[in-house]
Amino acid sequence: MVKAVAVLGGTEGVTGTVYFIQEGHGPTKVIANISGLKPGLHGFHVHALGDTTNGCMSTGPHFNPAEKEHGAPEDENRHAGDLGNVTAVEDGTVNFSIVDKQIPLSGPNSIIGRAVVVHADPDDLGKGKLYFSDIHVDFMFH
Ligand SMILES: [Cu+2]
Ligand SMILES: [Zn+2]
Repeated sequence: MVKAVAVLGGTEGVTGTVYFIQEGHGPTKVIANISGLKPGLHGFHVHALGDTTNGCMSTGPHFNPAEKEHGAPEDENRHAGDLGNVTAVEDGTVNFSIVDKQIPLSGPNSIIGRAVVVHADPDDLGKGKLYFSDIHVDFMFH
């Protein structure tokens, strides 16, 4: 079993942790506990680069080793890093989990060393305009 954690930091008082757990070559379970977000939907992605020195900007595009298009987690045609949205409830907290096959923790397409980004705005899952706000929060795996 491989486990990784991303500690969310950054701006706007948003904090949280995102755990990734993979058993053998099985799917990866993602468990996110976040607080300090505006209630509602927030785009949630793995970006290609673990460089968070310039916020979202330096983390590059969505992790996309198969060179596909942006989509929803359940779509066939999606970036590997497309994990959709997390929902913050009234008090600004998120308790989210997803199981996904495209974000392994080992091998050539490993997400270790990349960044997980929680966006200020919703991800429309590729059905219209995607916002890349620079108000957010992300962090490297370590
Ligand atoms: Cu993103
Ligand atoms: Zn994407």
